[in-house]
Amino acid sequence: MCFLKPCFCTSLIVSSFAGQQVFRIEIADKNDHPPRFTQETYVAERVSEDANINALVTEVKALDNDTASPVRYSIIEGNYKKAFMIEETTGKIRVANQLDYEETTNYTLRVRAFDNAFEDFCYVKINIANVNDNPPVFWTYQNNTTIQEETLVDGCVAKLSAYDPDIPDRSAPQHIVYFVVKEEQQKLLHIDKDGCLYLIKVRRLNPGPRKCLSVK
Ligand SMILES: [Ca+2]
Ligand SMILES: [Ca+2]
Ligand SMILES: [Ca+2]
Repeated sequence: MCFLKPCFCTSLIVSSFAGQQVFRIEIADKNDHPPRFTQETYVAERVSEDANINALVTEVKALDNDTASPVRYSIIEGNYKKAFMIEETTGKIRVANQLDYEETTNYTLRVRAFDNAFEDFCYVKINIANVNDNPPVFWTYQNNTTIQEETLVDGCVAKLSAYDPDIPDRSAPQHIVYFVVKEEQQKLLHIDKDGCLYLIKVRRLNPGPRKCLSVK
């Protein structure tokens, strides 16, 4: 006799007065069951925005009671800028393009399992983790300051401010350290942690009439 679970062959023994006869009966499996995902929603937490191309994100799995209907996977929605790819036969989801937390912090993919007759769907939620991958950016400085030559000005000559694009909240502490870069200017100027630029030494630009020094 045959069993309901997938089987390909069984043996039937028939007895009679004349003896025994063995029949071999082969039963082909039919694709009559749909694939079923093991979870309605899969979640991948903290996928780093600097993850390498091809890095494994997560894996989905659809079970199918038929042996004759291999399941193939595809991403059908939510794959913004083709950030991810899915291996058609394994269900492994990998990074396909450079991620950027500053642009997209999470994805919800719709994934299909198809066995050439039946299909099932699941969601894959992917949360991107931020890393420090952007240099600070100065806010545009509007007020150019002009100082008379050989005049030492007290206090802030100019208040500069920058933000870190890696910190979405511009009002949150930006943890930026300011420097006067050029060595010859370090003798004349100092900038503190708040971006206040101070004149620490007077400068004579050229011999002759007094001139002005512009801080830009
Ligand atoms: Ca099937
Ligand atoms: Ca980024
Ligand atoms: Ca970042």
